[in-house]
Amino acid sequence: MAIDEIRQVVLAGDEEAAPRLVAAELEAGTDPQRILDEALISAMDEAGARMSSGEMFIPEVLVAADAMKAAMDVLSPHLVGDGGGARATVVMGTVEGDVHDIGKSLVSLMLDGAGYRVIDLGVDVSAAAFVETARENDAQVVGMSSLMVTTMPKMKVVIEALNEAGLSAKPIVGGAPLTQSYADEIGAAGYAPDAGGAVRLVKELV
Ligand code: B1M
Repeated sequence: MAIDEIRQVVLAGDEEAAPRLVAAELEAGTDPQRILDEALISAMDEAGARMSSGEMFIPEVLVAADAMKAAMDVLSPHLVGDGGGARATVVMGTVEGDVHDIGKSLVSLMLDGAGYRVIDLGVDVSAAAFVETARENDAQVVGMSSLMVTTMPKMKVVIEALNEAGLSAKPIVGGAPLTQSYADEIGAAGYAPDAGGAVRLVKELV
């Protein structure tokens, strides 16, 4: 019931109620991962479905995303891992042309919590910015997020640019429209379907 209430206030874009209800749910002892999956991510999935069917418009989806982010501020400290990462450097970003930041930020947060040094370049990141940052920071991994079929091809552009620059950083990819076969096709070193999977993947790669 309370989980569903959080889902509803996020969908309604209530930036005050969302973090307050998440705090109460944590206080009640609910598993943080369950709050993330069944309330917050579920709300975003529903927003996406309503967006597709024309029941929700961009400004409403935007306020729902802001309510999710407000809820994440409260939830995040409870999601992070044991800090056991090897302090390898990961450059993260959402690819050029794409401004979806919630999933990418969740991946950054989980990697940071697992002990990696994360340089999050934000959204709409050019191939040149990925390459320069990876070079300047001697990064071991470059993580790219894309939420749209129209921006997925930019991942291949980044991978080619990394190769052309002669960098050894391993490119990994993720985001709702991505698949393992697409990752293989564009020459990525790995693909993860979610933030927890991204941490496991980085642990395998470095
Ligand atoms: Co947009 N949008 N959006 N949107 N939006 C989607 C992605 C869409 C599926 C909605 C739909 O139509 N059903 C659709 C894309 C269709 C497609 O190509 N497949 C879409 C569209 C079309 C658009 C616009 C073009 C709409 C328009 O203007 N007509 C526009 C594009 C803007 C742009 O980028 N240039 C647009 C705009 C927006 C908002 C700005 C309003 C807002 C973003 C706000 C923000 O991020 N600050 C928004 C939102 C919120 C969504 C939905 C509803 C939710 C996305 C989200 O935050 N999910 C989304 C529908 C959906 O995804 N169901 C939709 C929650 C998040 C935790 O999940 O990001 O998938 P996700 O991340 C997951 C995994 O994918 C994975 O781990 C995360 C945690 O488990 N992951 C990785 C992500 N990156 C990873 C990287 C990794 C590993 C794992 O390794 C590096």
